[in-house]
Amino acid sequence: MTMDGVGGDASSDALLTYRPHERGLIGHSIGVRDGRIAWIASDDRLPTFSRETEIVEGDGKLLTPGLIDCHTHLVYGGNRASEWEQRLTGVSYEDIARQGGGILSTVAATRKVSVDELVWSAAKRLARLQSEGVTTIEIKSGYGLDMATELKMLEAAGRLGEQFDVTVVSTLLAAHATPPEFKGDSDRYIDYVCREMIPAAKGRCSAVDAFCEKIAFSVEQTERVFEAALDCGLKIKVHADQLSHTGIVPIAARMGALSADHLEYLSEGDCESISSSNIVATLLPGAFYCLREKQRPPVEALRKHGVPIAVATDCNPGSSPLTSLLLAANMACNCFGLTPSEALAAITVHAAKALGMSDEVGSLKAGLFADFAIWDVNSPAEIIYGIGHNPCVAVYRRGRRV
Ligand code: DI6
Ligand code: FE
Repeated sequence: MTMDGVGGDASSDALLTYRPHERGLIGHSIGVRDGRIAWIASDDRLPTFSRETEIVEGDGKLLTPGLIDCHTHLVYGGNRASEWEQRLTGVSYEDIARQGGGILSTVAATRKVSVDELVWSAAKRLARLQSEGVTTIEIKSGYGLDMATELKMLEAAGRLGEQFDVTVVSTLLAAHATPPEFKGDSDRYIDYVCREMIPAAKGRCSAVDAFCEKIAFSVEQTERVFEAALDCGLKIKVHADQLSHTGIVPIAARMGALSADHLEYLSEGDCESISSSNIVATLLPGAFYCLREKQRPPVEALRKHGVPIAVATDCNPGSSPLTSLLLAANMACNCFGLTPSEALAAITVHAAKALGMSDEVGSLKAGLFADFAIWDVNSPAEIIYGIGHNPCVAVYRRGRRV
């Protein structure tokens, strides 16, 4: 395959040919102009193109949209390997959180480090995701829980997008846990988040997320966060029903949330009541695996009610120290019962919807960004079939080889 230099200049034309093997179709070609997909055509109906057009032979390899990791906590200080050791002896994630460890231990570590250190530690994780074809990633704050550190995390996320040839979408997750300064008064902390932090984060993130759970914030507190976010023109997302059923998901859907994430304890009734909304159900099998959960998300009910399913790594130092979106997709099949084609949609087109970016990325359609991953496989299922195997051979973002 000769891929070198495609679209070396973002304003030049480029043509990529590829062959979707699995259905025995003839090859297709994609025209790229100004970093976007200009056209897609089967090889027997190619449009004419100018002599300057650079031709990149796909050589029978499979091409997909660039992958999208739509839920990560990629930026953080320290790590929690010792908590993992504790959990392996039977101490629960919730017990560790109640004892002041868990999220709060990462908060302490994140407050101590500089924005440069945050960028460089996250860059190593980002590189692993990019090597698997990830071209768009969502990054949440949520390990600062004070104004300065939440903004420092958003700044680190923004710098990763500027420095590493990846599209970064930032989300404010100030409502992740109650910080030590507000211990015992989560209502007062939520007031602070709504009145001060969300307005301050406006312009530095596109959405606001909240952790709605017994060990975090109530349904009522989460709704207050949503209202403040919507008042500031920000989108909303929610960590929901990970450890228990809360009832927040239909409320989030009614308020226009982009996605509800985790969802192990989502009820069948909730699936029905969100079916007419635009919300995406984002499944995070890495956390399910690491916390050795037994309760699976209601995949059959989500299917039945036509709720789009996304899958993400939830990359974080506590419940999901996972830097492989391919493995997350594989786990979504083996642990949650997704089909391989559902899992591929979950890390492309549905992940784009979970970020409100369906008009930009996640599909192969004229007008969308020319973000691609190229795979040395014979069928789409093979992309996520191997465990610890990365068949990605090239990544293009905005028409340029990464
Ligand atoms: N659920 C998660 O999976 C992350 N946050 C959340 O609310 C994990 C947070 C952590 O354990 O550090
Ligand atoms: Fe998370």
